[in-house]
Amino acid sequence: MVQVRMEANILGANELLARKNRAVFAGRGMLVVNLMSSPGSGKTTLLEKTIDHLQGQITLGVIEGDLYTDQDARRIEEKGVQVVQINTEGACHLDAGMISKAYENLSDREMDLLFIENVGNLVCPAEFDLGEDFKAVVMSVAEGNDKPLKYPLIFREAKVILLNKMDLLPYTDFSLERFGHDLEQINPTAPVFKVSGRTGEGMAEWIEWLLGEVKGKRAENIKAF
Ligand SMILES: Nc1nc2c(ncn2[C@@H]2O[C@H](COP(=O)(O)OP(=O)(O)OP(=O)(O)O)[C@@H](O)[C@H]2O)c(=O)[nH]1
Ligand SMILES: [Mg+2]
Repeated sequence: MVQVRMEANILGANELLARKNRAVFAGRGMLVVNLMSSPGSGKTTLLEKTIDHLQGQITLGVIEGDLYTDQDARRIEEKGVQVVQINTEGACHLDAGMISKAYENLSDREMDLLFIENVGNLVCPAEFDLGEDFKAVVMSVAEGNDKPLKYPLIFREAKVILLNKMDLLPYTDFSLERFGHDLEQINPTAPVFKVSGRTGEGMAEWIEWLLGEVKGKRAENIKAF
């Protein structure tokens, strides 16, 4: 009983901070994307490729969440994009308080698009609102077909799904048909982009969709003032 109440309190406190974050981000007209997946699905690789496409077109920032290391943040820094690393020291997800502190530490807090790479985990991150505009879920074809039905919350919460490592499809038993069928039951409206961080397949379509979201956010902000 006590444990359940504590969890409710943690989530309640997080909710308040997430609301504050959302208000700050909205006031600046920037789109904030919470990128989630299991470990190794390709979040950082897809971020690197996304940055390659977007640099020069819009301004970007990245908050990297990891248990211990700063390896992913260094990969982003090499691209010349401002980045702040959060180390959760064992916690399996990011929360809104961590994001607020990390955001304050970005060198330039005005940008068009802020990416948050969450800790690699298909369970805990889905439960924590960070104040983002939407959650994007990456899944790779190497993970097997059972993931959407086994971890429905994260797939239900996603506004968009990136099915990564399409270059490996011929070497797996992954069924695109079954994936589509399972998603139909959990989240029939989310667009699915079939991509490869290795070959660049599908990236143009993903970038076009993402830029549409950035523009939509900007237009919303202009209307509000
Ligand atoms: N073949 C293939 N390998 C990929 C692709 N995308 C990523 N990888 C590889 O998959 C491994 C993990 O990629 P990352 O981008 O680090 O994955 P991640 O989701 O950021 O991992 P964590 O941050 O540890 O959760 C690396 O060895 C990548 O080179 C892809 O589309 N195809
Ligand atoms: Mg990563």
